[in-house]
Amino acid sequence: MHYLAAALLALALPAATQAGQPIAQRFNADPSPHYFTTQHGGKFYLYATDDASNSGKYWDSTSWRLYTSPDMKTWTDTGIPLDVTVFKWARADAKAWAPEAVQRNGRYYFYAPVGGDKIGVAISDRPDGGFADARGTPLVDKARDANAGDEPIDPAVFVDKDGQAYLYFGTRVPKVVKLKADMISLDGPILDVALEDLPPSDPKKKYGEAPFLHERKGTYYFTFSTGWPGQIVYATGSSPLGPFAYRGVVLDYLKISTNHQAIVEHGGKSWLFYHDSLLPGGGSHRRSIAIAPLEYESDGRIRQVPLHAR
Ligand code: FUB
Repeated sequence: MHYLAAALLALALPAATQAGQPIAQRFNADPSPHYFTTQHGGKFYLYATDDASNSGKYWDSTSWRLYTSPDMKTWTDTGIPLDVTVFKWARADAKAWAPEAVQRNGRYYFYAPVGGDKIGVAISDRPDGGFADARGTPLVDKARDANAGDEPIDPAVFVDKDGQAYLYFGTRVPKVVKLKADMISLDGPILDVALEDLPPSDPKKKYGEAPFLHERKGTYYFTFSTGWPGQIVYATGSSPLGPFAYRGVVLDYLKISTNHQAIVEHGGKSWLFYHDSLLPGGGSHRRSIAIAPLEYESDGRIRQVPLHAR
């Protein structure tokens, strides 16, 4: 190939993401990564809070962003899968915060913290758009639901091997509630997630936000951010409902006021997604999602992820 054509092709293709480096040149945060198989094949889908369209002074964007990748190395920005106007009950000043998505029943469910006090759920036949409000009312509402907590945000859904789905959410006190098989209705009361053995010698080791659950070899791993700034830590248990015993650090503090993690496993490999502030002009409201391989010790402990070239 002519060198000019090769150079133009290189410019047109997204660059390969290095561990710990931003996956895109656009500000984004609060990763919700998944591997979805559609009629067009399988690939990774990464839903995110869009920090590029906020004021730069607060997390006040009103739309979410979707990136896709065939290989975890090159990521394509596919634009806005939906925005808060999908939820007609949302206040006019509602913000679009950390999202979650699930593929189930041949459809795509998008869990959306809207305005800091409600979580909505939207549904589509495809993962990259066409989402409509699935209920016409919030799935979780601080004003309506007992024990929804002060700030029902940061939804994360885990579907266990038996098909039971669980919704985790909340700031300062982690919450969990079962979902019905329709994925758009709560099934039973909202419970506090019990966290045990948090080291008393370190008062900063407490739950802040960003709950996330994954399972490996029969152990349930509950990861979360310890607050503002947040270290990403984990606890383990034998049930999705807990209790979970504190085990250690997954990712140390970064120079940023929040962090928010998610873990995706595919083809025998695991990756930690989180956000940092490494793009030019980056900061606490201008974050950037990064990825690092997630590894385990032979006894199931998570190896702390090193802070790559920063
Ligand atoms: O993006 C807004 C908020 O910042 C998220 O809901 C939190 O998890 C934190 O990352």
